[in-house]
Amino acid sequence: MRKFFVFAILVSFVLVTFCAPIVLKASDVHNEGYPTVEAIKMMGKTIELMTNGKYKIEVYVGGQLGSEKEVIEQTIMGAIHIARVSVAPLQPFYDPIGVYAMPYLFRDAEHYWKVLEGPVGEQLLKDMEKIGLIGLCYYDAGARSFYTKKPVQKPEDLKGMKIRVQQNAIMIALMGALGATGVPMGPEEIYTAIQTGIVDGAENNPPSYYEFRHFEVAPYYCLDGHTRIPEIVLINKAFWDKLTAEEKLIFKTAAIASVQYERLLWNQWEESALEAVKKAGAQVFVPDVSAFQKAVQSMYDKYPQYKELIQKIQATK
Ligand code: BDP
Repeated sequence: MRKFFVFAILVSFVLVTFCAPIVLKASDVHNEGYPTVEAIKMMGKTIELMTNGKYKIEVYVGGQLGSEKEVIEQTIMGAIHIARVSVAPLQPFYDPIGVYAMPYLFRDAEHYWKVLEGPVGEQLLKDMEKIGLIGLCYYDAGARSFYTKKPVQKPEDLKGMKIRVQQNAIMIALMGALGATGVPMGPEEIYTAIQTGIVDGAENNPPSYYEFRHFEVAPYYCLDGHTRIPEIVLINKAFWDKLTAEEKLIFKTAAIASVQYERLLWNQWEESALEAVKKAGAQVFVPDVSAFQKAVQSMYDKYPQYKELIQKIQATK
């Protein structure tokens, strides 16, 4: 009888060890409830279900695992398995993806999604392999606009201002083209930087402006929509290469399903975030966008390396 018990315990130990899920670390700078976070969690649940619990995705929110630049580095090295980041901080790692930071590149949201899901978007996702990553999918991040301590209503108002930007050379140049100074830093530093006057403002989409509570320190929001920089979901390539063909399909399918979910949440958040910041006292201004477009036109001569990609993007119907 005793032998039987020892045997049973050993068997269950082996079973538990065998069935213990492989835990994958995923990172996002946003918090619970934000569209990208909820979408990654949904992707994780789908993967867990479809692999019968073999993989479990743990999402570390609020930038717990570091700034996006650090998270990209760690995902390349394999210390983090999955990174949900903006494509902007990928530019120092792979310059062609910097094209997404070109101002007024997309005609509208529909054009943006046509490009992301068309040959240009697919190729740039695939190119992530060159830096040790697999690009699983893009998420919506809407359009970015300026928010500042003093009102900005036309491009000239930005002259001399220090504006926080993502870690991306094109964004710094874009601020320069507007007569402002681009100051790169991680999103976690922005609130205090604005509050203490290190910068005069920043730029982001309405959901981030609201979620990071930046409207409290920079209450003037000018909806110029200068860029549409997508979010991206990346996975470490060495890990990916070890997956079976079936598992790869499951991961990819789960990612694609999560895109639909993120976009649904995104649309709700875009609207509700603007309402919420207005309610909280932010002044939302709709400027003459063509003045901003004109002011940044020189950016297109400054980056000849993107010419071909830009032509393809513009030709996308
Ligand atoms: C938000 C993106 C987030 C970026 C942040 C930023 O969702 O990934 O880190 O902007 O400006 O829109 O740093």
